[in-house]
Amino acid sequence: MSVQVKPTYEPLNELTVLDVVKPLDFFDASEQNQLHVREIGDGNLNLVFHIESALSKKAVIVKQALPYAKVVGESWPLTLDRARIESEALIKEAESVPHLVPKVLYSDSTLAVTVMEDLSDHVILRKGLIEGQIYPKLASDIGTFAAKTAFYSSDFYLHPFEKKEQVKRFSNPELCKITEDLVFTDPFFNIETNDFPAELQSEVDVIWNDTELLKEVAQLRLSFLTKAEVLLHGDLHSGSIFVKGDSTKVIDPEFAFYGPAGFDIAHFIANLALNHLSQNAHAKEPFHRETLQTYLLETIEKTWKTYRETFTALWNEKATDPFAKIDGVLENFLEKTFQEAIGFAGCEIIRRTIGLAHVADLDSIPKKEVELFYKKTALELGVKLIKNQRKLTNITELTDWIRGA
Ligand code: SR1
Ligand code: MG
Repeated sequence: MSVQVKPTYEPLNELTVLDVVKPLDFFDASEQNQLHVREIGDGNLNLVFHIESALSKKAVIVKQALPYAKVVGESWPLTLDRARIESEALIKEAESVPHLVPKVLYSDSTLAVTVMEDLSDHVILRKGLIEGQIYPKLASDIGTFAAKTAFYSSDFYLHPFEKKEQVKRFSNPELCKITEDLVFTDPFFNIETNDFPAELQSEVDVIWNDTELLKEVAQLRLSFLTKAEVLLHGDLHSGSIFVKGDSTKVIDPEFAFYGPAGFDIAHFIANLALNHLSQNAHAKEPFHRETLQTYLLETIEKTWKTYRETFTALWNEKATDPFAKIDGVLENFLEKTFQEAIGFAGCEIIRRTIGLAHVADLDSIPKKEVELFYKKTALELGVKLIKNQRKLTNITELTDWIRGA
């Protein structure tokens, strides 16, 4: 496949994106003049083009990083290297979970472009959940994704030289800084970019003045800054997952980096917990609400169970760590990972409620007073998780708290 790489970066448009795709030979010669292009990006950061042949209906996705954060504009410059990180992370993840990520067809770090498998027959999980859909394989897929990508990138498995090479390769300071600020710092201080209705000010003041809470957040933030345990997706919320029936695809790993093992699973769980809360307002009738909420709690439980079992099986079979066979070493790691995940989940819940980037689960609740009620409840749950993270030993204690929120 010979591709003419453009010499310099320029943002693509619906015409120029064809110059990237046509030389890839993905489409037959007879289709090249019948390609239909749409820009479909609705995320915070990038351009996303869907290119489909009018003849065969074959399609690809071209994702291009912009040199700034789209959600804010050119005043927030952002590295193009995140496109390299994203495509290398997708390729790395595909080594252990090929069925759970989109296939990368081509990437170009100069243009900050990744061409990948089209998944437009799937929907974004967040949208599906808000609409009340149930995905039976979601828990086992995400538990498997998180456990396998974690184990195979860790010091428990890799030679220390290889592990440190990977840490260098996935060094992602600018995207990590977004998380350091938006998840672990800004929501806990009076920062201009926080975003919450005036009616929540007294609840927010309590958070800003809760020294016990802030001490815990400082510790979680330090873990995020310093613990290079495993290669993380780095932004595993329900907007980073595509679903269709029993197919699950984890997309958008531009925040990938080496960080604390509990971080990905925490973000997944936190976003399910937010959806659980929001179903009190979204679900059309009580029976459906109960079914959905039970499903969400079972999904949280099964995700952690799958993570633990998958990680344990890999450890028993493949760990190279000299302490791997010592009683209690694995259990200690899993317990610490679990407890830290509870704390990370608390931070994600709080930041999605009062920080810069919200979630549609809560923001799309139609009645203002109902929205405020569930936002207050979300803040209470987030605080409870952060403060009690080390008291939990079992996933059902967590789901009990979410159920009771
Ligand atoms: C400026 S980016 C805001 C958020 O969108 C991404 O998906 C991450 O969650 C980030 O924190
Ligand atoms: Mg994203």
